[in-house]
Order: sequence, then structure tokens, then C-alpha cells
Amino acid sequence: FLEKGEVEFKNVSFSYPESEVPVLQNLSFSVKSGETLAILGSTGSGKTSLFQLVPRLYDVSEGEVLVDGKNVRDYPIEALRKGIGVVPQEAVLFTGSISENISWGKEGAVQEEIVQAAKDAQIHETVLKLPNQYDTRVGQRGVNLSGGQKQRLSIARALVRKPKILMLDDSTSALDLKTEAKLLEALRKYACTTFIITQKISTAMEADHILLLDDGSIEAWGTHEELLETSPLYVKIVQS
Ligand code: DCP
Ligand code: MG
Repeated sequence: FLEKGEVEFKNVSFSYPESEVPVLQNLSFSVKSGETLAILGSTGSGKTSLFQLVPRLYDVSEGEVLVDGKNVRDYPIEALRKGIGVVPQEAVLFTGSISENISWGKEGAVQEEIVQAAKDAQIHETVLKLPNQYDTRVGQRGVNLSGGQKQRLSIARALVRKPKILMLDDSTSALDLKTEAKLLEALRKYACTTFIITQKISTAMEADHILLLDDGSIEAWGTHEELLETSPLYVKIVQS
């Protein structure tokens, strides 16, 4: 659905349709195919808003978002939705089996692919312990899962589609460091461009680029080492 998964923001500003308040202001950056971008910033700084502009859950107010050099407005919406795996901040489960929850949105996914996605999302072992494994019902009247387990199911749902661009909105917040490290390692073989909103410096350190948002603007851009040199705000976050 997408060729390479390169993403470029060109002078992007954004405010929500019902409001005048600018949420993102004049953002420019680019991420190459297969690179990882970590997005940091305090609550309300615009991280989730930025995410939503790539699969066109919202459209920019000014500027352009390009995927593989082409304005996202010029793609069929299907291509964006199928080529971009978005894992939302609040994991959503549907009433149905674990398998159905993972394969949702990917017609014709076979069990093998579902299990592989679950393994990569680090949820397979948990699923095996459930009463009916992959046939276990979740959601209403189903088994209850913890926040972290829901997050990982939601990641598996994105991975089964083999996205060119993967967007994780704080999706590893409930994972311990070891599980998160295994997950990030497993993501490598997908070779997708990855946007990862995170509060954890340990995650940011592994990324090719870090974008630090402050009140809708880019406060800093670079690698961990670069930001330690150039951004007092980043240093403050590291030390906190
Ligand atoms: N906002 C809005 N309308 C919405 C969603 C958000 O007006 N439907 C506002 C609230 C914030 C700003 O936009 O002032 C940025 O919100 P984000 O959700 O993008 O912020 P973050 O994702 O960075 O915050 P958090 O870390 O809490 O998820
Ligand atoms: Mg958010």
C-alpha cells in the first residue's frame, strides 16, 4: 500500500477543527524508511495530535505531510490506513476471540501470521496461559486483561498487517524494561518506519532521532547524545 514509508513534515501547523488554538506550530522534520523516531514531550504538548496527521485522522491546517515524497492528501485513504499501523494511546479491544482481535482489519490473516504477530508483540506466552488460548474471548463478558496485555494485543494487531509505518502512542508505557527491549528487538525484522511516543529515556536512546515537543513546537531534534549537548529541557527530562 505504501512504497517505503518515508515521512516528511514540511512547515506543519495544526489546530483542531472546532478550535482556533494552534496545537502544532511550524513542524519540519523527516524520517527515512526503516528509521525510528522517538517523540517526547510533556502532557498536552501535541504528540498524539502529530501522529494523527500521518494516517489522516485529521488534516493539517497549514503545511504538508508527505509519505514517500507524496502529499498524504493525494493517497487513497485506504492506502494510508492499510500501510500505517497505528497503536492508539488507549488500547481498544473488541468483543471476540484473541485471534479475531489480532486479525481485525486484516482480512484473510492465517493463524500462523496471527501467532507470529503475537510473539513479536510479546503477548504469545500470555495467550497460551488463557483458558482457550487464541480462542479465548475478550472484551465484554470475556476474560479481563491488564493494561499492558491490552497494549501488546493492540501492537500485535498492527504488526499482523506488516505496516510500512508503525506508530506507537505510548504503547509500551505499561511494559517492564525487559519486555519492552524484546519487543523493540522483534520490531527490527519488520523494517518499518517507526514513530514511538514514549516517556522513557531508555526507549528514546535507542531511536535514530528524538523529537522533543514543547507546547506544539519542536524544542529539540537529534540523537540522545546531540540532545544532551543542545537541549536544556532534554537534560532536565533525563535527570528527572
Ligand atoms: N486537543 C484538542 N482537541 C482534541 C485533542 C486534543 O483541543 N480532540 C488539545 C489538547 C492539548 C493539545 O490539543 O492542548 C495537544 O493534545 P495531544 O493529545 O496531542 O497531547 P499529547 O498527546 O502530547 O498529551 P498526552 O501526553 O497527555 O497524551
Ligand atoms: Mg497523547
